[in-house]
Amino acid sequence: MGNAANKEANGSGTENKPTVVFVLGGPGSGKGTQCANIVKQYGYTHLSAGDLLRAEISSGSENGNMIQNMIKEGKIVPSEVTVKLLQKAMQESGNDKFLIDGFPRNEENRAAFENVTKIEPKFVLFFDCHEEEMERRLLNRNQGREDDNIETIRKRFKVFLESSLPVVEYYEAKGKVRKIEAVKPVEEVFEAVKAIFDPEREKVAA
Ligand code: UP5
Ligand code: MG
Repeated sequence: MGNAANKEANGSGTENKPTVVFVLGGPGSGKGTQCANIVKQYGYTHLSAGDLLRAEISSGSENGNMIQNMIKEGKIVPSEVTVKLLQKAMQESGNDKFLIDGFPRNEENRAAFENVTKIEPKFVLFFDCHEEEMERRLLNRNQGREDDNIETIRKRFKVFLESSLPVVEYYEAKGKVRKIEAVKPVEEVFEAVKAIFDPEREKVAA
């Protein structure tokens, strides 16, 4: 079936699809911090895949134990679980603009999200930060996260390099990556973020 016909048949034309920006970067690169700033200024809904998974653990769901063990080991939870949580959160939000933070983390995540939602990200915000700085930030966070210990942090870094960076490279090849130098104070990083979002907003308004 041709693309136009396909759109007609399943009603999934781009006109009613939500806008999605993927927010990627290593553990502790500042994804959550900057998403909070973006939400205040640009009217997006922030969906952190990690936060959704942690909420799933707290809720005592049947997947809770499995998710908890995977997070403790820095491993990537099966796409089926994460995509369902993201989809549900998108549906319940009432918004049509989303920052999806910390997802997709591997090729399987990316393909599953695309297959299920038929959504392609508008662009990918990528926070570039070296490990020494990320490690310092995570060890100083003190929010009781079970994965903020040096053993798990090392595993998270390894998974990021092996599985998540290839996703960034995939989008880089499509010209969709907006890279931000993240080794700067929060306010300075946000200035760089605004320089990405302001022109995008003008494009929509035009
Ligand atoms: N901070 C932030 N910006 C700073 C700056 N510019 N200068 C100085 N300090 C700065 O920031 C981390 C800390 O640094 C904070 O204390 C902050 O104040 C300070 P934060 O904004 O929280 O960074 P973030 O990139 O969000 O770090 P986070 O630890 O959340 O990243 P991860 O990607 O590791 O965590 P996430 O929650 O996304 O995932 C956790 C685990 O869940 C994964 O390891 C995995 O096991 C599982 N998961 C999946 O399986 N699938 C998914 O799709 C998502 C998660
Ligand atoms: Mg986070």
